[in-house]
Amino acid sequence: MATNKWSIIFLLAMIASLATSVLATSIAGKSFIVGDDKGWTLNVDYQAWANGKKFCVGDELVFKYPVGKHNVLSVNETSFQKCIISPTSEPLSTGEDLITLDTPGKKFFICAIGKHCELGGLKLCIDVLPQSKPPGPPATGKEIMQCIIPPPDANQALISGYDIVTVETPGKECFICGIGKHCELGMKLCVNVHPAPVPASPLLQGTRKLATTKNLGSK
Ligand SMILES: [Cu+2]
Repeated sequence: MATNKWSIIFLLAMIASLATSVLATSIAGKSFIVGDDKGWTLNVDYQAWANGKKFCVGDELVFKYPVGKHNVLSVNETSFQKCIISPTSEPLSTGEDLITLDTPGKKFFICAIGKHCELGGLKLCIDVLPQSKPPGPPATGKEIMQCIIPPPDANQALISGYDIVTVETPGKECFICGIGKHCELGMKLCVNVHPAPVPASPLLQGTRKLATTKNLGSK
C-alpha cells in the first residue's frame, strides 16, 4: 500500500517536472543584462551595447545598479531624446529591475536621477521584434518517408474512406497511413507537384494546326 502511494507521488512529480520544462522552453524568452558587466551606469554607450542584439517579445531586460544611485524610467521617444522627466513618473528603483518586453516596437529607457540621462548618457533605446515562432511540426518528405507520424495536435489525418486531397503548392507532397505500422509496411506515397501549366487557348491551338495544314497543302 505504502509503496503504491509513493510510486503515485513519484509519477506525479515526474509529470509536473516534465510539464514545467515543456512550458519553460516554449514560453521563456532570453534575458539581457543591460550593459552586461558594467550594468546600468554613467558613461556607457548603450546604443553600442544594443547593436547586433535581437530583442523579441517575451525577452527580458535586467537593469543592475547600486540602489539609490540610478533608476529606470520607461519613456516615449521625445522624452528619450530630450531627457524629459515627468514629475509624476514612477521609475523602477530596486537596483535589479526586470522589464519584460511584451509588445513589439521601439522601447525607450532613461535614468531619471539628476542629469544622468542628459550628461551621463544613461539612456537606452531598443527595437523589439515580434515573438520568434517555435518551429512547426516536421513535414519534410524525408521524415514522412521514415514514417514519423506528427503528434495528434499537429496532424490532420483524413478518415472519410474517400479522401480527396487537392495539391495546391508546387513541390514534394507526401502521404502516409497513420495507423499502426501501416506506413512501415509500405503505405506511403510521395508525389512531385509541378506548377500549374498556363492553359493554352484551344482557339490558338486550332489556328496553329490550321496554318500547318495550309502550309502542307500549298506545297
Ligand atoms: Cu542615474
